[in-house]
Amino acid sequence: MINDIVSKFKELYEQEPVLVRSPGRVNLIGEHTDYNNGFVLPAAINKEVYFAVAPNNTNSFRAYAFDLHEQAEFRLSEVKKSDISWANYLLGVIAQMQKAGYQLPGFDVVFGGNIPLGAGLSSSAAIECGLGFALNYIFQLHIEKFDLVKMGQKAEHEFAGVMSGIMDQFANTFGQKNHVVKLDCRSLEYQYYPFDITDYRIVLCDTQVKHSLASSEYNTRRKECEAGVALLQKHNAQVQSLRDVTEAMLTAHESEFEPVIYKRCRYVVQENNRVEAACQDLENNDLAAFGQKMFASHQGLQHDYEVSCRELDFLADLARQDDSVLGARMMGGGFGGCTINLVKLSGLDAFTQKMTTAYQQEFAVTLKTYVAEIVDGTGLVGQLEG
Ligand code: GAF
Repeated sequence: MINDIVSKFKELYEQEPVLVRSPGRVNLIGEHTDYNNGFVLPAAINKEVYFAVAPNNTNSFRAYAFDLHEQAEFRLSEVKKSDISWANYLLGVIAQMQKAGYQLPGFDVVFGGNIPLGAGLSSSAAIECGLGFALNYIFQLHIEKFDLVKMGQKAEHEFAGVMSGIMDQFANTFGQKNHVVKLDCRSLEYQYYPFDITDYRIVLCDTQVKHSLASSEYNTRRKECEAGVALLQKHNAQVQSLRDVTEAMLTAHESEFEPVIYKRCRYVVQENNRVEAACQDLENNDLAAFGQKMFASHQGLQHDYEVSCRELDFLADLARQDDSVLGARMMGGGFGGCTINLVKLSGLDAFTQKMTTAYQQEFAVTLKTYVAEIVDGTGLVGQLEG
């Protein structure tokens, strides 16, 4: 894959590129909490996008999407949204860099990888942050890592139309091999936890139901959470986000809420508490307790936050009944994509087999499964990242 991308770059642009690796992510727990200023616990994984990049001494950039066999060229003097949807992830980041005052010279880029699209593994953040890192490197812009993360998130807002939180770009950029990272999405303080799961594996079960965050309910959920905050603010001016809300506060004002808004808020408040408790489980080396919180997270996402779907519920339910599974839940924005499962290594083959057969019987679709390994965040290929 890497070699093919480099060869294509040389064939198209006739020079030696710099090579950047940009990973997808999993999130162990803490879903739909990032845009509520809460906590998340993601990690970068070995599903990646590679970029071959070099300056081209023009005022344009030429880009080749390796997996789609499509090429496009854009003038850097007029960066705006394009009809070519893949190009918007690149254009969005360039627009942010220009907005921040960086004058970008022309460059060529070939990119491609193996992050399944629409599977909830953040292929879009991988493209945004991978390009940001690459340009920062080849043009020596000295942009701080957190600023690259924020530029990626803004690109998502302005060029992809999804008002996403900061988790995906953060995990992509700050991921650390064999660690999960707890991010406080308000203060942006973060802490790495060794994810020592020698006898277990992170298994992703891909429903292949393609979620489209933009056309789905994602932006609606954000608004519902804001409505909850506005209501509670009337009673307590300290409440700036659902992060500041306790279950007791919610219960005390339940009668004032529309039932749907109440459920949404309850889920977020409980999920934030679960992330903190799950991190405590990691400190106690209690992976079984950690897994129980993953099951509870799914219940909340299914019933209170209502971002799951029949296929995800089916897989999460089946996994819960399996003795080799410590925890399972839907992951990411929802409405499709993957479940994340913590599966005992000795039961891995049987688990995969069982899930695949059952999914085939129920939905007449061949389940895709991936064993995810936790890797370092975006960096140069062939050098130590970090
Ligand atoms: C998507 C978003 F991009 C993230 O910011 C996050 O909100 C996630 O859905 C849900 O936890 O991946």
